[in-house]
Amino acid sequence: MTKTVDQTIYVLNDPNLNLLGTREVETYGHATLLDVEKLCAETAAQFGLKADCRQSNREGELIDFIHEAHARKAAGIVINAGAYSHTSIALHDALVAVKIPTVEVHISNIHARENFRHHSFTAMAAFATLCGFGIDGYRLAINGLATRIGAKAKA
Ligand code: CA2
Repeated sequence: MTKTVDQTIYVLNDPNLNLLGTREVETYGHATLLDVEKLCAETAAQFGLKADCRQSNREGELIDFIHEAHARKAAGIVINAGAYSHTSIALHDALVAVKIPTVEVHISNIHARENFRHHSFTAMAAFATLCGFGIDGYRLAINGLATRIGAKAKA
């Protein structure tokens, strides 16, 4: 029997990232969440992947998205867990439990900011982390994820 592989990647944006482009532009830039989602869809398509982009301000809903990614046999996860990166053992545990190749992205360079942003629980469950590239970090993350899962760039 041939196993069907779902070539969807989940792109999860966590609390407050719905505000992108509207406030704190000196830290997070002018691009909106819609711009991020378009960038992810375009980048994923270059590898024949579909980006399923979700955003939530609720920790439990984000955990449900991770479980859903597992149930749908998603090929990978790109997550910007926002402030939950620094606090949420529950999100860390969900990512560890599903064993889906995951890249963590932060728009800002969290290591050049306040001490409380220097540690990320969710990064411990990811095979790679990118920070400080602005929204280009999402493009770079999908490129790295595609390489990791063996998705080839389309001609
Ligand atoms: O740099 C990142 O991507 C962060 O994940 C963003 C989080 C922050 O708590 C992390 O330490 C680093 C904050 C997201 C807040 O997003 C906003 C965007 C625009 C305006 C206001 C908030």
